[in-house]
Amino acid sequence: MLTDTSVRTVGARICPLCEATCGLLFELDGRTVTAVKPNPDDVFSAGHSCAKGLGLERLENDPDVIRTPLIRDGNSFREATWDEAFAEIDRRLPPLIAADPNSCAVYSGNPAAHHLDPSFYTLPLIAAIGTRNVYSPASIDTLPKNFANALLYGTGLGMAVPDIDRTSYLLILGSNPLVSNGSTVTAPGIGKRLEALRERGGTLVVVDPARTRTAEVADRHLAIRPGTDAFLLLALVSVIATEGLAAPGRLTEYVDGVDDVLRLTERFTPDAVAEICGIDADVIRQVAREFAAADSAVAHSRMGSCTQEFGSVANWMVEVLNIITGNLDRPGGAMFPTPPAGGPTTWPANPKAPLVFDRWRSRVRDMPEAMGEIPAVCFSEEILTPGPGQVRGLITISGNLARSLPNSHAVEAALADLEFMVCIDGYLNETTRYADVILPPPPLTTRGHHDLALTHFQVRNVARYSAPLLEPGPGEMPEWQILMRLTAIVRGVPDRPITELDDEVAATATRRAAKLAGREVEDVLRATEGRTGPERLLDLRLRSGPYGDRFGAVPGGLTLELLEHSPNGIDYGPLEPRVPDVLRTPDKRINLVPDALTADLPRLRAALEQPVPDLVLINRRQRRGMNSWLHNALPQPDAGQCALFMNPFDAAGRSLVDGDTVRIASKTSSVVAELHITDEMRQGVVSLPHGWGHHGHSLRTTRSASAPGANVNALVDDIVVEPLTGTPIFNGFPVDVVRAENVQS
Ligand SMILES: Nc1nc2c(c(=O)[nH]1)N[C@H]1C(S)=C(S)[C@@H](COP(=O)(O)OP(=O)(O)OC[C@H]3O[C@@H](n4cnc5c(=O)[nH]c(N)nc54)[C@H](O)[C@@H]3O)O[C@H]1N2
Ligand SMILES: Nc1nc2c(c(=O)[nH]1)N[C@H]1C(S)=C(S)[C@@H](COP(=O)(O)OP(=O)(O)OC[C@H]3O[C@@H](n4cnc5c(=O)[nH]c(N)nc54)[C@H](O)[C@@H]3O)O[C@H]1N2
Ligand code: SF4
Ligand SMILES: [Mo]
Repeated sequence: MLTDTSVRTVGARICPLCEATCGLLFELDGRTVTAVKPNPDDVFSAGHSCAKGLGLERLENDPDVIRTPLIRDGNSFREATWDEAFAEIDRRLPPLIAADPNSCAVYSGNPAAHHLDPSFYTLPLIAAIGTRNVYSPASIDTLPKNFANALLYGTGLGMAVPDIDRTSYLLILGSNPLVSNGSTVTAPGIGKRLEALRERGGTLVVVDPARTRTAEVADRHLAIRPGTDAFLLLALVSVIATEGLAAPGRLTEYVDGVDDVLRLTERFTPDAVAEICGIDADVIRQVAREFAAADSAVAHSRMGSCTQEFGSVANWMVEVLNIITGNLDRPGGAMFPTPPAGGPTTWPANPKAPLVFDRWRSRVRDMPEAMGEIPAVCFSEEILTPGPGQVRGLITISGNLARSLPNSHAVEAALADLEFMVCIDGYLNETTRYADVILPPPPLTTRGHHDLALTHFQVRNVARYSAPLLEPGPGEMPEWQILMRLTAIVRGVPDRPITELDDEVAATATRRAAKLAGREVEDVLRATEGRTGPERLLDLRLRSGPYGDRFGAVPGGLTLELLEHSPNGIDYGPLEPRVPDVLRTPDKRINLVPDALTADLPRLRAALEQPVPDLVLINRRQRRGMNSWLHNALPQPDAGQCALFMNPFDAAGRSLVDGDTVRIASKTSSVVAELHITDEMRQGVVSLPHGWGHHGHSLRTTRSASAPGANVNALVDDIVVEPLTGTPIFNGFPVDVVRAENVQS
């Protein structure tokens, strides 16, 4: 770490923005970040980066970023000291929790999954509160995939990822990695990896209602009707069944229900689904045959396949397709990474909770819990519906619920209705403006980084850690200490030294690590002596993990110290087969026909008979955005990027012309946007980007408020959801579009 802050220096850091986890170089002049560049020596990203990563320099220097705690003062905020802010929280939060722990909700947002501090210190806070009202973007993002994976492999995080560097045939459904840089597949420079696939004679097939950048470079683009991936996948499996192409290979030994799953696709032949999917039956047959015949093939599904009407069945069928063609757990197929800090796929199964689904239900709608959380679609009703257990207080950790959750009007009404709200966030935005206290995280340069979650999705086994480049400056508080301070308040010991609380957290982690590593607690304590905070917890995980030194028992094994001396990371090589060890199902087998999923098939059969809506809306991501933020720190290319994209036929049918201002109306609300006519969209489908709508009172986001864009989540319903998991239907819900006569959004 730098002590002399008057010098120019360069330090390696992993980008915390998206799942690609690129290695970057931060150039500093004293405490100021002067430039961010790609790190050519990073063992994984090898010089790859994008405009967002390089834009971290602007983020670090954004004058709108909150640097001091803020306390509500009438309709605005006043700057406060940390002590004042915590005193205010201590005055107002504990009485709420004492009355009913469930009355205090916690939302842990997307960036929390990318940072070490919240990854380690949010759970102790939730445990101290004792609330079941825990929310995160998982239930508006990946949940159908987690659900299907948990049923098949025994853990929601135990996902097999496409072995993109070795596959011969990659079938992508509902993902646009050339813009998003990939999701549940951590592959920095994914564009180059897709190019390499094609250069070695492989095939890329993209299933997407829009001709995205990724679809543009594909060998084949299937412009599917939104929400119908489950039908397409059932049909692909049905072809494999009827043409005798099933060949699970070495997996046969571990898989149950192959014949059953093939049989239940009988009704979903290519001819039966062609109309609902909007894809020619011959094309479906062709893709099924190619997939089965390829040396290695892998189907990979993400966002567009999850946040839709039949997301769980679609994601189940992706696994079935990979398994019955023998492509699970083999090079070039779908493989399980080995995360260096360990995780559910390396730890012993928890016999008490083999499936962390539906252990309790939400109060108002009786929605099943998933992985310790209540589906986020329940958020506003839990606040707005009176009765025992009603949510009255909220802590947000890096979340912008007012723009990320469906039905924003209800979400904002709920936020306004709360009795007390604390936000840990660096912006005064559409959500934090409702807070009573805002606590700002410190600059990136002061934080250590390791991706505990995303290493579960790496396409290569690598271990990397970025050490803090600077000590926290005056007035800056590490995020883990903010979380510990809140924990102390909730536990009724507001003045207890953080070091003592941290020792308690570490004591539990130490016992666990000792058990995993087969060592005595005393040996572990001795080996990690001198470390505190997230670094101590990370060291415990790494050393008891799959490559760990087991606290000295395996010389040369992985330790945090080793990573501190390897700023470009350590490469542990390509992914390796892990079945059956990786399975966490109670019988250590894969059941291809779980009841919880087959139960949804009647709904699919019924849908085959129903008329399809004229026009449905889907979402898109943008290269310079990160969900609802970064629009302020990074210059955005142009206002037109927030336009509604519509196919020329649909526009002509509505007498609309390019550049028109249109009103888009759904069941929940309406928004206004500029119209962009493009044949990138298939007929009957329009798209808007998500994360915009930077308007309303009290914002301190100068740049984004001057070009606010339309808020697509005003249009998304929070009531009609995918029934198995409660995931909202961001993609494929009916809308009407008309020329806006009177433009007052
Ligand atoms: N630049 C940038 N990068 C990001 C983000 C960002 O906001 N901006 N967000 C990050 C986050 S949090 C995530 S989760 C990932 C998501 O990353 P991805 O999973 O790649 O998701 P998207 O880029 O939203 O692409 C989803 C695609 O699904 C398509 N689609 C819509 N409906 C359907 C359908 O019914 N079927 C099929 N087959 N396709 C459909 C859409 O047209 C779209 O192209 O991206 C991450 N990376
Ligand atoms: N309609 C529609 N809605 C969607 C999606 C979609 O495709 N369509 N995508 C969904 C998906 S995949 C996701 S993941 C969610 C994301 O939704 P959220 O979980 O709400 O996350 P973001 O929108 O990324 O907002 C991040 C917030 O964290 C703050 N922040 C950034 N870095 C830090 C930090 O280090 N510490 C702290 N304390 N705060 C920080 C930012 O200022 C911002 O307020 O949105 C979902 N919503
Ligand atoms: S691709 Fe993702 S991880 Fe890489 S620099 Fe861009 S935002 Fe950061
Ligand atoms: Mo996400």
